[in-house]
Amino acid sequence: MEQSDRGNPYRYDMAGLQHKALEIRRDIITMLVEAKSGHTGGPMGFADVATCLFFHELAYKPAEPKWPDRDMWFFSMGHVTPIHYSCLGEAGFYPLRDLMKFRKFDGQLQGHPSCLDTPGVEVSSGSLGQGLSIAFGTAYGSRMDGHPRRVYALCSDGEHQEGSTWEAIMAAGHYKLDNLCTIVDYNNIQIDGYVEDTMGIAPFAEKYRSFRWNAIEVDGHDLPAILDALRQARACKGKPTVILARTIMGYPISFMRNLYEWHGKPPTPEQGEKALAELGTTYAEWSSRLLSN
Ligand SMILES: Cc1ncc(C[n+]2csc(CCOP(=O)(O)OP(=O)(O)O)c2C)c(N)n1
Repeated sequence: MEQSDRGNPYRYDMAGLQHKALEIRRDIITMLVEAKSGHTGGPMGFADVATCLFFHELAYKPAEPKWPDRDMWFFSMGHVTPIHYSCLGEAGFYPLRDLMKFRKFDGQLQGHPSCLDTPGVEVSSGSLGQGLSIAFGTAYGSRMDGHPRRVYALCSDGEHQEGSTWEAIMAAGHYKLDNLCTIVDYNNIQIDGYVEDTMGIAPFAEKYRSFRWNAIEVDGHDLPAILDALRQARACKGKPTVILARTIMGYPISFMRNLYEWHGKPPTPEQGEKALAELGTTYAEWSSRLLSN
């Protein structure tokens, strides 16, 4: 199958992407309030990048999650499940009402993703630092098979403090895997502090370039710039590409923005209502939208 025969099932225009990103942020807050546990800041900050991926870039068929000709995406930062699950639900891999069973015993959406339980999840993750190696192997194998798929590793900046991540980066550069694209949620935040205070990774782009990668830096909330970076990654030959997406944890919620305290906690019902008001809805309205779909 030629690349031209494959494609994203939505290919939303800019207005469509903006609207979907807003809906996805409403999903995230609502499912976290309902679950009473989970990670808020990373998923909110990564929502614009993930929306571009799922509603413009990736080739997949929601009704056939294991479609052999699909692109593959690996959420190495497993803890950001609210954004992962919202995208899969909004894309049609399962009903949106499943989001209201996030982290519940009778649901299929575990706190960290399980490829045995959830359609559209390519790999179980949560132990950080493994996803890029898995993506590397998949990209290498796909090239050996002559498969036109692209492979995306979705990684955090904190994971770049782990040696295993850099082994995969070195191997992918050496093998010139231009079917591999890493996207980093570069929010400078990790579990209980700022990345640069804990163990600095700057100069980030230069490090990747010295490992023979094409490195693109982008504002992770600028939808046209994200799409352009994805286009550049596809066009780059002879090297893997990393997109360093500068994001703001908790974006755009006024009381969450850039605060590492929001890495791993859910909003209380009161905080959820405030956040949803900033997103133009209410818990009652959005939870009933999810439950009715
Ligand atoms: C190998 C490993 N060590 C520790 C943890 C515990 N842990 C969960 S999230 C996290 C850090 C999160 O930082 P980052 O990955 O940058 O994510 P963000 O805060 O931006 O969501 C840690 C240390 C883990 N999941 N895996």
